[in-house]
This record gives sequence, C-alpha cells and structure tokens, in this order.
Amino acid sequence: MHCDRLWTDAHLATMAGSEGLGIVERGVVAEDGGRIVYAGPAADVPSFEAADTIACEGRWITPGLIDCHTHLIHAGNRAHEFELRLAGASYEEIAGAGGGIVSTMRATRAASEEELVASALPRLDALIAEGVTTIEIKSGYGLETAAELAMLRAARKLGSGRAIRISTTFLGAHALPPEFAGEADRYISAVCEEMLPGIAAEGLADAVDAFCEGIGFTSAQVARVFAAAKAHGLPIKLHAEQLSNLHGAALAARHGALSADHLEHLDEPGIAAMAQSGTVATLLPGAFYFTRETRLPPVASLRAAGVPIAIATDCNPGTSPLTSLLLAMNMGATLFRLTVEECLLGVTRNAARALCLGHDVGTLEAGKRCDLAIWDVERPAELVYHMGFNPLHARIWSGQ
Ligand code: DI6
Ligand code: FE
Repeated sequence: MHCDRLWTDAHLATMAGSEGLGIVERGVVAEDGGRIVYAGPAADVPSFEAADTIACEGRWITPGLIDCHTHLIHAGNRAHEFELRLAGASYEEIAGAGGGIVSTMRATRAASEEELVASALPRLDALIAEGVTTIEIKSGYGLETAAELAMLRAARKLGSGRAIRISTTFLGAHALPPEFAGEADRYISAVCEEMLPGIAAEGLADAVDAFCEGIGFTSAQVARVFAAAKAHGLPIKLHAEQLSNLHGAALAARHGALSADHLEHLDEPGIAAMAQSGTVATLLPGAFYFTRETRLPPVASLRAAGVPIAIATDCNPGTSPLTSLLLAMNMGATLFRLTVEECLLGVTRNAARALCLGHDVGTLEAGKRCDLAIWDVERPAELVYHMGFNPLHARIWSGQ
C-alpha cells in the first residue's frame, strides 16, 4: 500500500479508545494526502510503500495540540491594569471604572485589520512552537459591527499565513460598549439582528459565545443570543460561572452548547445538565491564576458525572496573558488537581470536541488529519510536569 509518509520507532499517545491516553509503545503513524491512514503498533502495521520514512528514535508522538479558547486577536495590552491590581484594585473595580474589556475595545477599534493580524502573530507563533495545530479565536473586543467583522477577518487571515487550523467564534456579547450604557437589551438586539447576520453571511464565525456574568450579560440576554445563533445554524458556547453563579452552564447545556468555559462557581444542577447534554467543561487555569481566584472549579464532581474536560489558555490581555498551552496543562494539574491524563486529553480529544472538530482532529486515528506533535520526552507526564520548558521536537500539520 502506498503512503506519503511514515513515522517509525515512536511511542504513541493516540488519545483514542476508552483507556486513558491510548498508549502504543513501539508504534507507527502512516499518512497519505494529509490524513492518518494508520496509527498503531509497529507489529501490526500493513506493509506500506512510503515516499518518505522518518525514524523517531523512541520519541513520543501525540496529536497536535488544540487551544480551544483564546482571545488571541486584540490590540494593545493591559500591563497598567496589572499594576493597579498589584496595588489592590479588583478586576471588577477596574472594569467598573471604564477599564477592563472596554479599554481593549478602544485599542482594537483603533487598529486596522492588518495591525490586528500583525500583533497576534507573535502570540500565535508562541503556541505553534509548542505543537499547537488547531486554535480557536474569539471576537469580542470590537463590540460594533465593523470592528467585530475586522477581528474575525483578522482571525481567518492569521490562518492563511501559518500552518494552523483556526476556528473562529463570534463573541459580540462580551461586554457592553459605552455607547449602549444602561441599555444592555438594546445592545443584545444589535448583536442578534445587526452583527450576527452579517458575520454568518460571510461565514466568518464557526460558533457563537457570550459572557454570562454580573459584569457581562444576564442569562435572559444570553438566551436571546443563543436563539439567534441557532437561527443561523451556528453552534454555541458560553463563558459561565467565572466570577459568580448565574446558572449559565445549565442554560448553555439546555441549548446543546459545545462547551461551557471557566466554571469556578458551577453548581451540581449545572454539572448534571452538562453531563446530560455532553457539553465540554473548558477549564482556564491561566485566568484563575492571573486573577488570583481562590474558588476552584468543581473538578471532582465534573469527573464523577463524566463531563468531558478541556483545558485552554484563554489568551487575553485582561485575565490571562498566557501563550503557553503546556503551562496551562501544568496549572491545570497543580492548581485544579487534574491528572496527567485529564490534562493531555483536555488539549487534544476533548478540546477538539469543544470546537465541534472531533471527527477531524484530536486523536491519532485513521481518517483524522495528520496533525502530530513529536516530543523529546521519556513519558507523557513530562508534557505536564515542566514549567516554561518546551520539549517539542517536531510539529506536523496536515502531513507537512
Ligand atoms: N472572561 C475572561 O476571562 C475574559 N473574557 C471573559 O469573558 C477577560 C477579557 C478581558 O478582561 O479582556
Ligand atoms: Fe475567555
């Protein structure tokens, strides 16, 4: 049988099957036309005529990593607010005084599409250097039609300049722009009736998200956004239960959300609803760390209920200026007590599911895209264990 490329003499963490990481000691991956045609034991490999064979010298291969929640596109930074927080101000206080998301909104509206692309590239490259092959990027710092469109177009453009798959999410309901002060319902009408139709018509969003929070939007407002997303055939996700419990996760689950994200204040009915709908719990330890949150997401209950868990960077200028998915895994283990298996499944198989890409990426299985990360490690736990050290040996995207 012909194949384009064969990786031999490797250990595989396939993330497939029901057993842990789906480990294959002494495995082989075969690729043809950008897709995996075999990933399994060397002993069972069909005889391939490979155009190219790469001996991995005992290294580990995992699926390319997936960062399933980022705000990678934004202008400027909030180092000054960081200093204010170090001096004692709270995130909510800063937001209430016109800083926070709205300060990034001002910078983002003032930037051109090209400037948005250029400022996001170094962040994207940092993630790519760690073996990330799929990334989600949200809008939500434009908060008006033209600027939201510019963010999503910039996100799509980023993908044409680098070997990476980009999934875009429309987050118009991220914060209330100042021109709608005191009129959140009217802003939600603009999100649903003006912004979303244009974005959907241009195919600029793969999903729709909202910020369900005291400083964001109520669950009734979020429900209107979900209804509009559904009318345009777009899947939904939600920032829920980060700073308070507005029962957003249960609402999202009732609407069949792909994921509910953050979840520090999630309660038992929310967990049960997520378990029933198969909604992924995306945990964001970078935001927990950076805001010095002390309330832990209910990991043991999520685990007991069988809710799939993903981990992401939440890369954003306000609460998680993090461009390392490896460090996010370390934080997930150290701060949230996730196991090594949970961390690794959380940036591969479950992250793919949170993006509705489970059929295409996230595991090493025949039929999936050949996105690989090849690591200089002796065991998969090293990928979670190191802090600020990158053991990536090679990264393959769609077979290249
Ligand atoms: N939750 C977050 O952690 C970010 N957005 C959100 O809805 C914060 C965004 C920011 O502060 O710029
Ligand atoms: Fe976020």
